[in-house]
Amino acid sequence: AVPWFPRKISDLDTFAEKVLEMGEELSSDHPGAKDPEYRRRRLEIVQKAKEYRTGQPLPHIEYTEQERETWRQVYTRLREMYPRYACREFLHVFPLLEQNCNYGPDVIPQIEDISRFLKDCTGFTLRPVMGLLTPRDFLNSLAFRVFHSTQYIRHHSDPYYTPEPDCCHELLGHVPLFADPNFAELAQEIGLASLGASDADIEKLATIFWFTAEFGLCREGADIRAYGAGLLSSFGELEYALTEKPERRSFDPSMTSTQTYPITQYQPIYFVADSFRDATAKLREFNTTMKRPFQVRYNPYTQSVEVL
Ligand code: H2B
Ligand code: FE
Repeated sequence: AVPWFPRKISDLDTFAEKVLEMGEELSSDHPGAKDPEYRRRRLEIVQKAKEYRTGQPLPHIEYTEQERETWRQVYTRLREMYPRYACREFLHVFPLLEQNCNYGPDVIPQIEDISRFLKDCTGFTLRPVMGLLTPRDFLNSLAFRVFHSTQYIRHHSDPYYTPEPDCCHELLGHVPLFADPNFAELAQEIGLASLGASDADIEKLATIFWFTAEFGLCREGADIRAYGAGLLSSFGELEYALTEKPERRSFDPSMTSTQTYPITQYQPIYFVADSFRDATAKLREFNTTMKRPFQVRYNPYTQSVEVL
């Protein structure tokens, strides 16, 4: 039987209360686990994500002084590294986010402003989420050009560490690339392939997502730059990834999709794309090798998936 998948954009509402881990509860090794005030605050923010439904205004969060201080530290440290390490598409978009979406060291941008901006650029929109979704649900939403974004921030005791996605990771790491048309197409292509896919194929697509959107590198002439969000939101790994220490291989979906990887330490292997267009073309070809008894097409006019 074909696994259930969302057919229209409002079907994504069914994911809202279905979060894998660290939704309302924190794992014991989370730096905020023993801070009752942090937990209370996080619960307040994720409650809004739990209640959000398609078509409503995105939750506005009034961030505290302490939260903004954490953001300021992360933002300042990463912002100065980007010119040397980030890919050209990221560097093109970042100043536009500063001009249009209040990106800067002093305030944490609101996802409502960002979502409106992304929609203008590529049709991508954001929706709030309580925490980690299953890989299937998370990837399925990309078929609709929807990205799930957390709104809470990491614990102030350790501004440069988070065991889970937080607003620094989403807004600094992921958001800029979703404004790039070619990256948006790559992300949606992964999403479309995930609709109704077998569990084995979901695992392959999640691995491809990991080595592209999270930890991808790309060639720029003789240079190599970062475009993965896990790199662009971590100053330590961003620098490491471009040293001689890790291994770098060319992005090739059939190899990349079966590569194992650690999740709690720096990556020993990175995959390098020639360009987003080239990666998308390779992914399309790879997708034809997946067995799924139907094809899908996204209809942007009705924001729904047509099954062919
Ligand atoms: N859920 C959320 N909320 N954000 C993510 O970045 C995310 C996720 N990544 N679920 C997914 C899993 C990713 O690691 C892949 C597809 O497994
Ligand atoms: Fe991520």
